[in-house]
Amino acid sequence: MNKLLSEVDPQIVKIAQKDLARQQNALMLIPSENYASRAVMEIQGSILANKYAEGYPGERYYNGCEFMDEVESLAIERAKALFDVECVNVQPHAGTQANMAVYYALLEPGDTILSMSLSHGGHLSHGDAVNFSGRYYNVVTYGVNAETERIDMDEVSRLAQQHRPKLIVVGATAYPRQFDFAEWRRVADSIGAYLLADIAHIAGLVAGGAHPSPVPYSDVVTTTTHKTLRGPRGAIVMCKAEHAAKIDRAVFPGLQGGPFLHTIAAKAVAFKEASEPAFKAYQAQIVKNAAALAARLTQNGFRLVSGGTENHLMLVDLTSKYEKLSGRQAADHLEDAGIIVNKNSIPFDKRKPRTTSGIRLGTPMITTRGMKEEQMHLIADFIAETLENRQKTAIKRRIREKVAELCTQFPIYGYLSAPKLPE
Ligand code: DSN
Repeated sequence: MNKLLSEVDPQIVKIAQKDLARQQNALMLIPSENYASRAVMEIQGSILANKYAEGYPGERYYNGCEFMDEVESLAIERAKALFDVECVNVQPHAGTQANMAVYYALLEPGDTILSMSLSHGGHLSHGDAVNFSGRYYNVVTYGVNAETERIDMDEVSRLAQQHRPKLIVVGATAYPRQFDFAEWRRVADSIGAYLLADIAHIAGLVAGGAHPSPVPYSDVVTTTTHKTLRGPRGAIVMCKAEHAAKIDRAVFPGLQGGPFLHTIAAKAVAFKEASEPAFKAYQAQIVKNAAALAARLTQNGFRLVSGGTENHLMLVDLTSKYEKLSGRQAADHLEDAGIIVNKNSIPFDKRKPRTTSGIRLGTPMITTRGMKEEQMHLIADFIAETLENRQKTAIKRRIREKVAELCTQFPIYGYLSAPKLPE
């Protein structure tokens, strides 16, 4: 009972140490990931994991919830202040569960949703055919304009008038441009639809003032807490007061049982961290770094979808340089060089989602490490050199060494001993 993890289970410790070395010695460019702070991880791995607390503060189905109430109320109050929103439910376990709760609260099966298609940068839970949302609702999708590769609001408006959705979803996982939420509200109001903004990717930017907030314009806003927001894995639902009772009932008892109070406590810590001035500076640097990375990749001959980025991510159209190189192959070659990205469809992609013609890159993790524009230039050059020499193992190994050297200058988790590359 009181033994250390290293005594109880050296096997699992070894695996975690190997991943610590991976996280330290490689460049993490997946835009939906981040390094949670030590404080967030400390409370998430705490005794708060031991308690059942079905229900909400003051109305639990278990006794002994006095301190759970304190934790959850604090998380709610901090999220309300951070996003300047009327009501927050902090219990959703993940982003899909948060979106599920919104649909469950506001829609009936068969109702129409208008959302961004996954192939143009949306999300599975926005109504994709393979997801529950595509199965239970009538989904109409918008995409980006073929020429500008930006969302065309006239087209969104036309689709809204034609299909009269009950809910419009604005939000994406692979869209490098800002959203004009006031314009989305105008379209929703023109047909009396609810507006859901899923800001999972940009929540940190919104909290830090690096992207306009959807809160004044949306009925409901969902977000995960572990991406640019840099908290624990989880999600929240924010809404206007008029929807709060329905959202709460949808989360519990509608879709979930016991809340994860250890994670909710970690969310509270993350909201506190996000309300500090350093977080604002961090978010501004994420955006500056993304712009620098995008500009240098362009100088290296890569075409970026929509021509660049205004947020934390970018989509590289590999066909602009290497007709035969798929996103999947490119991501594997980059991993050989210690650069972790993910394959991603580009709008109007001729390849399948498992292969793709693009890769998606983001700057939240390398910015957390303290990297700035100078390092973005180096990283863009590493990417270009790796893909140019993708069949040359020795060159990829040399780049991997340079990547590890760069990473050594920007250590993650200073309190842990510097890990070595695994053999
Ligand atoms: N998996 C997230 C992303 O990578 O964008 C979305 O859920």
